[in-house]
Amino acid sequence: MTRKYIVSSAQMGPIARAETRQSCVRRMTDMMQEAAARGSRFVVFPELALTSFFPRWMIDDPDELDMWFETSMPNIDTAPLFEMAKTHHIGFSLGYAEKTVENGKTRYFNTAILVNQNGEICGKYRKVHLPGYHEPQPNRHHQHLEKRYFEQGNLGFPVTPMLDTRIGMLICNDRRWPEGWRVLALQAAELVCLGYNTPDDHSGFADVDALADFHHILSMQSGSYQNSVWSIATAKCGAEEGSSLIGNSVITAPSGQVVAQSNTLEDEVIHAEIDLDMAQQYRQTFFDFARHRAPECYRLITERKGAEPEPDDTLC
Ligand code: CDT
Repeated sequence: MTRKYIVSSAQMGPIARAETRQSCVRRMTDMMQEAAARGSRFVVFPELALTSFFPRWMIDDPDELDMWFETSMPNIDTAPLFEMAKTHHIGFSLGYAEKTVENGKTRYFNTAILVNQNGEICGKYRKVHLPGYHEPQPNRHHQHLEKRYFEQGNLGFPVTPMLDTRIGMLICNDRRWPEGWRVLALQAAELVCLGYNTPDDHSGFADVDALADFHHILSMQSGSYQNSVWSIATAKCGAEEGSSLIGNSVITAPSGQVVAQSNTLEDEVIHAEIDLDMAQQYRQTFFDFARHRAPECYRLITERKGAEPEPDDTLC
């Protein structure tokens, strides 16, 4: 029996600082309805989809900071998404800022959840590769303070059985790091979903900024190809509170080919039919992990964090 079905990416245009969660959720349910009308069984929303990208601001007041976080999920604002999942029989993935208490300690994470076609949460991932800084950087027009506001995720890279497949999640900057993709693929993930907020006016290097779209698509194509997985990457994009965020939401096949791509910087649904069994062609040949991988040669990947020359490394 073939495992083919339609999936969607629901890209969001900018979210203003003053925009309410109810308004964001209304935008999302409109797109979910559109995705369902196109026959989709699953839709991916962006990273931090319920608010403006607040890590661009220095927020000193803890009460003000807490306003950007969700303390429960679903909650009164997001309930319509879960209702719609049930009524339209469509699963989704959603990114949001999570405030939680674990072992008596309050913790803050950049989180994504998987919700099945019955409107039940069945998977959760907390972002591991947090970009940016703890402290505001002098002389920078735009700040990026994810390391200040979030802890590194503590759930590893889980894979969730859902929709006749196994789904893994990554969040934004994670897509640039092959380690996360590979840990998902080693658990036999077949579909990876990812939301992102990626500025192209931000790095301090004009040459790097000019390549922001290219590096995003390069990461999705190489991640999908080298791990024989389908992927769905969804942007929050456009001019958001003075920051320019890239679009180019993409659905990518295990061949590395992009099969659907957004072409606006606004709310936009894209979709594609994915054949989950197509990955077998790659898993049985180039990327037959059990036949070709050499884990005994990869020790440094888990033992060493930064790049270091070996002690006897001499220049010649
Ligand atoms: N949200 C996020 O992870 N953004 C990063 C860019 C950060 S620029 C300091 C990304 O990888 O797109």
